Amino acid sequence: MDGLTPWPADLEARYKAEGYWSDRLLGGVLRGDPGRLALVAGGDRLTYAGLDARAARAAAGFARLGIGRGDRVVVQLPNTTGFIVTFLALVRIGAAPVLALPAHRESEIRYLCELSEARAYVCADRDGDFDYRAMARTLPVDHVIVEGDAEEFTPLASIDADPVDAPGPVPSDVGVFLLSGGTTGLPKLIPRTHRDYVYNLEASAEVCGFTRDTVYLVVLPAAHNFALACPGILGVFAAGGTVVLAPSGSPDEAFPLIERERATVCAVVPPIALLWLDAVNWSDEDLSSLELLQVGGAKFAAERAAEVPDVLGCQVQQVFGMAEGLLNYTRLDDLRDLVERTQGRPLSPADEIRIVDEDGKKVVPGEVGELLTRGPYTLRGYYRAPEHNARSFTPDGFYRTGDLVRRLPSGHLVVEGREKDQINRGGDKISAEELENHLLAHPAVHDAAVVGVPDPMMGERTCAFLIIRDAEKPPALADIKEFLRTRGVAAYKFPDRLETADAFPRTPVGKISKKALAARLG
Ligand code: OOB
Repeated sequence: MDGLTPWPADLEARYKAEGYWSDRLLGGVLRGDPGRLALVAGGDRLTYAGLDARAARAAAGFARLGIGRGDRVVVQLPNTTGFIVTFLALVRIGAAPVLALPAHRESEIRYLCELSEARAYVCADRDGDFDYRAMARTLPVDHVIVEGDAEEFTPLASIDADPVDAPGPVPSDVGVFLLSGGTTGLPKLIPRTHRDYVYNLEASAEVCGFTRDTVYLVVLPAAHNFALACPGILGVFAAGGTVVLAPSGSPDEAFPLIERERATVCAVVPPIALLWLDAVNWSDEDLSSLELLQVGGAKFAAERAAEVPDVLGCQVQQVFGMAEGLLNYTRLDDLRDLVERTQGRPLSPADEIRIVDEDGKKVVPGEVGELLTRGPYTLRGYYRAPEHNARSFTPDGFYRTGDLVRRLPSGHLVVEGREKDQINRGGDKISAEELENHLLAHPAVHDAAVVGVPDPMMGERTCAFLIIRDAEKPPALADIKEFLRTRGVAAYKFPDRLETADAFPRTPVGKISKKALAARLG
């Protein structure tokens, strides 16, 4: 595959010799006893043997379409059996799923298909009012495969054939492409190799104490790294436990599933944790099976983390991770103070951490600086993005996270802020530049600058500052949202708030000062 940046030979040798990289493949992740329950989704209840058989038949079905090792397939499915089976099938034949979120729309999906030169696009029929099939009609792919009512396309259920022996991937192949939160005009793809992602999920499962008795409730999109592999769905499968899929984190949907399936673990973003802390007061469901609530994706306040054990009756774990690789977890046996006040410490002894100032020099221990990292499951380059890579990595291969952190003597990190031009809206990442480019296309807009506004529930919300061509006729927020909708932008990227400006404040080098703009907001 072109457009990839491999690990250098010395590190590859080290990661193998020290046992971080094995020959295990993502397709071999179903390690539970054949008769045990692997997956509960909607009305489906599949044992390990049953899920394995479904994945094997789907793998043969994809192979029959001519899809195989080295191909890319854009997958955009909600939390369904179809997602799990499709993922397992593709990784078995060595075709890499490009994992889009159900919320993505034409602007994101077309770009992903083009960038990855995807052979196929797998989607649901609808998401509320939105029809994925209508969008699919214009996409540059050979095959459109639909879960549900396929209309003229190939039904996902028909991707089914008698398994045959076919050559599969090797551990150094890309297993899956994850989406970056993005800081530039266009989203980036993160290649995760079989061996690095297998290590990611196995080491995570160990740190989080996952066993065959783990019952893991999925409320975040299954396509997100946190829910998929930290330890996530794949970590549960490797440990032999049970995955229960929920459509969302809404207490109405999640709480009855926790009670019915006796769920023991769940991974959430802070807004869901806050909702749950409140909702237990008026819900009747029995949540006593819950042992661990993982919270990550955005900063979870120490005060709220402290409430979790008393209010929800389970342990809390903070997770500071990124699709690019590095994962930090508070440990199950960490002192309470560390669990509440830090975002955890690196998963792997081989994770290298550097905290640097604006000149790239290491800060004094305990001081705040930008987090740089390198390790056995952190990417060395985005897919087909040489110019961006030159900026996002140091010459010796450290990934510049754009996160501002402080390190405690114990090695735990505290996230203190962010340097990257991104809004973290309750765990959903929005590239300011990407949104600004869409806004600049609006006929009434002369210039645009997007900043985050602190919000008690979401952490941040999105505010767009606009310089309007005709100050007499400023567009309303609703007009802007409708404009973005017609451009096919995912709704979570829509601004929550609009402000007009005559001019933007500038930094000494002439860049728009987002700090000064944010300071204008009351
Ligand atoms: C997770 O992954 P992404 O790729 O959606 O976002 C990564 C970014 C980080 O660079 C950081 O800016 C922010 O999200 N972040 C946090 C955080 N966890 C992620 N900021 C503060 N506190 C935290 N606990 O968000 C992700 C991937 C795997 C596991 C968990 C989260």
